[in-house]
Amino acid sequence: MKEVNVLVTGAAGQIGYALLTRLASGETFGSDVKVNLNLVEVPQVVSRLEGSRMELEDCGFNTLGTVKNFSDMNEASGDVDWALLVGSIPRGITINGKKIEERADLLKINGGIFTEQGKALGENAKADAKILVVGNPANTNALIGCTHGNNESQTWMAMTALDANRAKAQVANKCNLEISDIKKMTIWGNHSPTMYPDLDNAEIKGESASGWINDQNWIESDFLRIVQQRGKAIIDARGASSATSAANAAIDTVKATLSETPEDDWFSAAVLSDGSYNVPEGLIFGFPLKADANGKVSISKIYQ
Ligand code: NAX
Repeated sequence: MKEVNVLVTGAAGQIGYALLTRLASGETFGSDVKVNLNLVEVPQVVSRLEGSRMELEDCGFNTLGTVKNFSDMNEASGDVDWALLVGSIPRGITINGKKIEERADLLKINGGIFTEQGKALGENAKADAKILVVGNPANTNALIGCTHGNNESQTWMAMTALDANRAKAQVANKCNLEISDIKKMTIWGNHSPTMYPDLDNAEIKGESASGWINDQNWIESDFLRIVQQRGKAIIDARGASSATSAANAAIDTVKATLSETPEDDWFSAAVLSDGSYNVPEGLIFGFPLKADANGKVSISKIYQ
């Protein structure tokens, strides 16, 4: 059986909990691939990972390989094919008696974390490793990790697939269509309330989605607001942030790179800009992406 080595940080958190079974079940990498999981947590809660390991064992998946728990990224990163960086310090947490509310403080702490994680992955993960940052601020964390990883053959992405899925769901509801009818959804920018879900270049049955919908007022007043504010709406309703849908989006991003992207579609994530679409080079930015048959990810050219 083939094997894939997957590292997950923040594995004892709520997204981690929703993610692990879907990585191990065969759904993501296929029924002929053993999934070896390296679970990473901060030292204070690393013992909880033992519970996750036991539950995974109890699922009885044929595709589950080894499950190892770590609090040291250098040890966890060895020979990793995929790293899903879910753990980060959220706004509002109290550290050393100080409530972390300011963006500058948040960036300082996460900057330190992603510097170390980037270095560990750059040095120890496989040459063609893919790294998906979920932990917020995802684009900034990815930029820091990628810079310190300093390994050009590895691919760093920040997740925008949740925003793309949210956008597709709103359009499907509005037009009474299947989700699979909606293709080429791009999320430009950052996973934040300023990101832009693009209906002009999205397609429904080969036509521009905005043309098909033909209701500019709905697009500007309802659609954009709902998608951009969806994370907050879920927190308000559920009393906790998105977990199942966030884990699902991470799985979708992994799957999107495992086979060649169909001609009539693309997928959405933030990657290092090469200057395409006049986005400054070196910024991590949400683009339309495609994967080739070898899993290499590149920016799709909607226009030249
Ligand atoms: P939780 O607080 O439930 O879990 C986070 C876990 O990460 C905790 O167990 C914590 O101990 C761990 N952690 C923190 N620092 C770590 C480090 N240096 N190494 C390893 N583990 C570490 O949060 P959860 O709801 O799972 O969300 C995780 C992250 O996803 C948050 O930053 C959140 O903002 C972000 N999100 C990103 C989304 C996206 O679309 N990009 C959407 C969902 C989610 O809000």
